[in-house]
Amino acid sequence: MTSRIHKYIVDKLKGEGKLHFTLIDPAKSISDLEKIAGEAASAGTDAFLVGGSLAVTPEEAGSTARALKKHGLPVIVFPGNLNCLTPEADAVLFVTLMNSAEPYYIMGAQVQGALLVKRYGLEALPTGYVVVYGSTAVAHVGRVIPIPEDRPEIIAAYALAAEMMGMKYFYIEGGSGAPKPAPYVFPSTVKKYTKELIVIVGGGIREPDVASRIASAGADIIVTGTIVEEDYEKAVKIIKAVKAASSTSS
Ligand code: 1GP
Repeated sequence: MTSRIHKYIVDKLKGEGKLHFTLIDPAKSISDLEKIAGEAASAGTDAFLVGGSLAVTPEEAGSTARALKKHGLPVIVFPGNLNCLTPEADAVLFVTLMNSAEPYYIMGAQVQGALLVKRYGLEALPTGYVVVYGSTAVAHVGRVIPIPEDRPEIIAAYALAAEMMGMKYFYIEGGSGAPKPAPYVFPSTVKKYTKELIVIVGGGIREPDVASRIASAGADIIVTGTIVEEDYEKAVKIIKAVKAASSTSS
């Protein structure tokens, strides 16, 4: 399997310090996808994630990925489930929802999806995925056991387990549309305990200073989704704030 997208991410992190990914949900009607994607790309977002919602059809995932590819950035499926997989993308965050109580989200969907990922020629980016808050849609669907906000050593234990199992990425998820992002101390604690993991933080990030603080706390990659649908000018400011945090942290 190629590792073109992983190499792109690793090289960019080495060169720039922090990255920003823009999440597009193909099921939500984003009135001007072309314009929004173009603005995000020219503001410096480093890749597009596609997926997330309960109601994505494979056709929508495909047409969205195809449209996003025109901007010359990697397009990575961030699958809510198998319906988000499409051969039009470059790669897939091959996630295991580590703090689910439901085996399907830990290993069932992965087994069901593996042959499809191979047939589609998608590069798999092995990712330990932990959802922090219990009150979000992803937590409900994924039967999540939430992480207490005042117990950062628990998130560190998940991250260490992910690293020990050979994952390359560790995704700390507040939940799309969460009222607040995951606690700042979570990425910083994960970084303290692990050496190699690329730490992604997303969910509930709506302000540039918040994005910048999360990046400074140790996130390598910041993901925003909802804000790009609601206020793309703010989304552009967030991308710029992540880039500015790169220059101060490197
Ligand atoms: C990616 O779930 C996110 O982790 C996106 O969250 O929609 O809240 O930006 P938002």
